[in-house]
Amino acid sequence: MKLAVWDPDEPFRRWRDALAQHAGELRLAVEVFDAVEQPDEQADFALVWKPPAEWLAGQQELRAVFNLGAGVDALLPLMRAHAPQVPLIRLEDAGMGRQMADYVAEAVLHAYRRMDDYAALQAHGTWEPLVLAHRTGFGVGFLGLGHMGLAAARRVQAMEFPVLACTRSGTPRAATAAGTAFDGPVYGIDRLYEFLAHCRVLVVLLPLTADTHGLLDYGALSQLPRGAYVINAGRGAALREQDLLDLLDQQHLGGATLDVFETEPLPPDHPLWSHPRVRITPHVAAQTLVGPAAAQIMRKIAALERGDAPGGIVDARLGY
Ligand code: NDP
Ligand code: OXD
Repeated sequence: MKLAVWDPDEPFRRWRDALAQHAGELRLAVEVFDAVEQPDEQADFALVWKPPAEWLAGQQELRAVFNLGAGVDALLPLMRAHAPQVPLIRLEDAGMGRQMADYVAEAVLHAYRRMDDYAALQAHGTWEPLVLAHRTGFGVGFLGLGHMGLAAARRVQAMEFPVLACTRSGTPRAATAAGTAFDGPVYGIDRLYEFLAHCRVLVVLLPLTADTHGLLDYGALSQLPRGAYVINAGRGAALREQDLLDLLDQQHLGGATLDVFETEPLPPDHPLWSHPRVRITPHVAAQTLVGPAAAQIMRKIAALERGDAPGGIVDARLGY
């Protein structure tokens, strides 16, 4: 069977070696080729991160496409246009959950311990102890409780903050699928405003879909309690940046840690860069790890070979 890898961000040999290692364990005869270098070869399975449309359109024998990341918002329109019958399969955690938990835990503690306020005091050489909120009343809300949200929520829960969540289905589906409990209230998206009113910190770990695009606008963000903190590591376009800036400037919101943006890279003159209550990282909260990703993909190919449906098949109708 032939696997094509299209990933201009990673040296091809790293994918080839990792896939070969896991193919051996599964006793599959696998040939891996570099789709960037050999665009005319036909593959059975494509493993891609943001491939060009013409390459995907030229692949006539695909049995499945594996997205080399969790979010499929960039790939799904290409699949709809050029390979509508081919299943699209995304990564499920594959080592990203722990990274996301680190990222969110740091930002929650940053907010809870009022580090932006201390930075402002330091800038004026002011020695002034500030009041610390009671932990039991410091609710951390997860908008999106999938593989990323659940990993981060578990960590925050282990840090003894109360957690709550809001999902499309109104259930902790990822926790149920993993056979674990989510120890907090879960709201359906129809109760978004009620959920937001309980979040001292809002952690956004949503996929970008038709339903989530612009979901966190002025009206929604103003439901957060005064002084609330926003962390967005899902997709930038779920949150209206100008509305966030307005609410920060009106001091309704206390600060934000942002990893994802409406436009990436964030344009050099964007006001978010210089806002004193905003921390920015360049879409690095959880990065694809070649080893665990290759192992997971080979397990899924083995499942397809057996005639089973692997996890992570994208529902094109829902967009994630
Ligand atoms: P999952 O598909 O596992 O989980 C998605 C979650 O979002 C589910 O809880 C789902 O609800 C919920 N959801 C979907 N649509 C809505 C909606 N309209 N309203 C409310 N909730 C909704 O995805 P992952 O957790 O693996 O990843 C989430 C996103 O994080 C990715 O799509 C990607 O965009 C982003 N990401 C960012 C990274 C970074 O480095 N910044 C790294 C990895 C991922 P339900 O449970 O009911 O289905
Ligand atoms: C992903 C990402 O979706 O890196 O995996 O954002």
